Amino acid sequence: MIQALTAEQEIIFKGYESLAEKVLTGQRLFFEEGVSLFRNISLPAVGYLANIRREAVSNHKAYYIRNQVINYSNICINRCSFCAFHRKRDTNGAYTLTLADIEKKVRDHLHEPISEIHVVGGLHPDLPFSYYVDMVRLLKSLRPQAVLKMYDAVEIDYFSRISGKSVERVLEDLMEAGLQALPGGGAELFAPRVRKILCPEKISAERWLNITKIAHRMGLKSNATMLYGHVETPEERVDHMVRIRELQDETGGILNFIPLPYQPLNNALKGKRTFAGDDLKVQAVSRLMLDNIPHVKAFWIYLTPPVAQIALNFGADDIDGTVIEEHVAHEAGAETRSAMTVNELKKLIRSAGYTPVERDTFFREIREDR
Ligand code: V47
Repeated sequence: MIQALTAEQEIIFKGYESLAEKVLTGQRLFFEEGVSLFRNISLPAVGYLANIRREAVSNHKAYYIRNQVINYSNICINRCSFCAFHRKRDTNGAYTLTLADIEKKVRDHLHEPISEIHVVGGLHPDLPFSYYVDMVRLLKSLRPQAVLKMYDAVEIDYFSRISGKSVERVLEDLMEAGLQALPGGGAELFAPRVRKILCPEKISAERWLNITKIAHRMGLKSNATMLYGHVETPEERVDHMVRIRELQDETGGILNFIPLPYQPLNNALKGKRTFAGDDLKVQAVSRLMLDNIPHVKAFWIYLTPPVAQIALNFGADDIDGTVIEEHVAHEAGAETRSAMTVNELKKLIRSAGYTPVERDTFFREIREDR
């Protein structure tokens, strides 16, 4: 179907009229068109298109969640160059929470109606698989109403290695204990050239995608992230998005795409902080390329609240949540706070011109505040 562009749109999209028409008529963009969005088309023009798609999906709404993040340990056998969180065992700052420590963290917030507990940690050299299963069981007993979103695909692969069980058996054990979703971390950036620089010891892109696919087939939902703003090219960003899109075509299990800007302090990579224009472009291109993922998250912790707010106009429809405690981005120099109140989140959304809607992990709406 051809939709004629208005005179104003003809000016904005000069030279890229067919790309703009495809977006306006809901057609899928090719890889090369994604690259053009980064390389050739201005930020306001890309934002204009992304906002049309975003409002077609979520209209006047912008989502937030009451969640609690728990990082059970920073000890990790890998040494990813972008990561400022990991420590070697018995070195300064290395920590591992006992189940009693974790119980205390949850109990300290039991008076708050948290709908999600998000757990992620390093690849610990000594903890047995039973620690991870027991943690799920403990959290489920303490917070039966909350959705447990725990352990990304890299951790699931590691649990399979340390337990000698298949990925399916690992997921079965965790699901039986109460696991309901996987966070989207560990995907980093899929291009092998970039992985060699960022995370040569980490599982491959293919393994990450395959574990996620297995999880979806077993009935779990997940998120998917993209770490950007380090050494990658626009082509490598779009390749990452297209591979996520292909997975989603197969399984439909991805709830939310989360572009994470690289935070440059205290890590071996020694890069630079992204600038806001680039952050907004990534949010917008994510919305336009990932036509089969309903939600794009502008995570306020990584982006800063003002940029997350503007991103709501550039394709994003979610800003994440109350969080309570965050280490991964903060160790790497994020200057944001690590918690926000519900009132602050609502105010942020409202002053960006949207209606705040509290959601759970699965984007079931809990409360709309008009
Ligand atoms: O996989 C690590 C990233 C991720 C740095 O699923 C860094 O809802 C920037 O996955 N600069 C972990 N990023 C966090 C994560 C996540 C966050 C929010 C929501 C969800 C979700 C998942 O953090 C890692 C890595 O990609 N990371 N170090 C850094 N220096």
